[in-house]
Amino acid sequence: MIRYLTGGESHGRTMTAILDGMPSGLSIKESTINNDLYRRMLGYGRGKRMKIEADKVQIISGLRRSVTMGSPITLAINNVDHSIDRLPVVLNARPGHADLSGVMKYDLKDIRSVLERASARETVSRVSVGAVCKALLAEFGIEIASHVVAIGGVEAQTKDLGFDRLVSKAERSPVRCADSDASGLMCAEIDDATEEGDTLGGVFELIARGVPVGLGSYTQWDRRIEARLSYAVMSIQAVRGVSFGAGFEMAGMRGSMVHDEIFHDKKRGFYRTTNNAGGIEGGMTTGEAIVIQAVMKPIATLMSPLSSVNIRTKAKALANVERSDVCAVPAAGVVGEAVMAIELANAMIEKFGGDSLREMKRNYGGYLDQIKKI
Ligand code: EPS
Repeated sequence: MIRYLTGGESHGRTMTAILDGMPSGLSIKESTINNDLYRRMLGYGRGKRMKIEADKVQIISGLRRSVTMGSPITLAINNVDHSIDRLPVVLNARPGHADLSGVMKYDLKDIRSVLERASARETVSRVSVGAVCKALLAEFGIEIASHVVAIGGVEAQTKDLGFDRLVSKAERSPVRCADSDASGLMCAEIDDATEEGDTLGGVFELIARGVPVGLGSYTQWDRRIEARLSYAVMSIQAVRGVSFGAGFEMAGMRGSMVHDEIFHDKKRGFYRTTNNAGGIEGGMTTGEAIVIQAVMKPIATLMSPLSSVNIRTKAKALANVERSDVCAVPAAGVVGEAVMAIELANAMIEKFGGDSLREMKRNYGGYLDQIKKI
């Protein structure tokens, strides 16, 4: 089993993570992790913090000559802005943020002590853990990508694009959207919200291809792969809903239109021509691509603040205003890739054994031979 914890405050010295349970024999390069950290920083609508930070990982433990040994991997990313002790006290709680419930729960007098840890800056740690997990998945031909399908009211049309075109177009768009017309409109929407001191949410899609059939299980509720993936994606700051494949559209469709018919030929084995299930049936992967959509609410820090209350005086006040993003949906997609990679790596280790990469590959090969004979 993979386990991991993150530590670090948004303006503390270092963002950290300890990843336990990775098999031995996997090559990891800091540059691979840095590439995903860089992608997380991009996106039209991000705030000024991203211009200050460098977000480069240091691998503190778990590798010898760039190869895992089976021991815990410690990852650290230093914050350039580590002004936590000099930052002013915050008293006016932001609606939509952890501010108010956080000070009440932890008996704190300064909202700063809540927001420093509640901040989505924490996702730096998760993206670095996810990049290590992606390297493991790549050994088995599993690839993960994300793209933005909606920002504000603007929706992208990407249904006819295959995986490779989706990825190459999304990576070139300032909002990581594969529909170039929608991409332009999303940027305009972000400009508009910026001018009005407002913020925007949206929807991102995660796709994993090359996943073998049979990860997860129907035999127990907490082993269902869609449950584990949902938990992971819902744990991303500001994510408010998750769906798989045709998702909420299924509510208005008949069974005959939803379920993916099954075919077989000698070369391909069992296959489908549609993927409304999003690659999962009965708590298990089907072998088709896993497709998840997640909705992110608008960022809670508004430059034109909403009404609130001063937690010390209890007087009516405007919510705290400080440096933030207008829209972080493109970055959230990169974070989504990371948490999806962590869950899939975990499911692979569970099924194929997690002590060494060699053992995993042997077991994986044996399983592929076995299912070919069915
Ligand atoms: C973030 C860093 C933060 C915010 C953002 C995400 O930096 P700062 O607070 O110094 O501007 O830009 O966090 C939030 C939107 C939030 O609500 O906490 C990052 O690295 O992703």
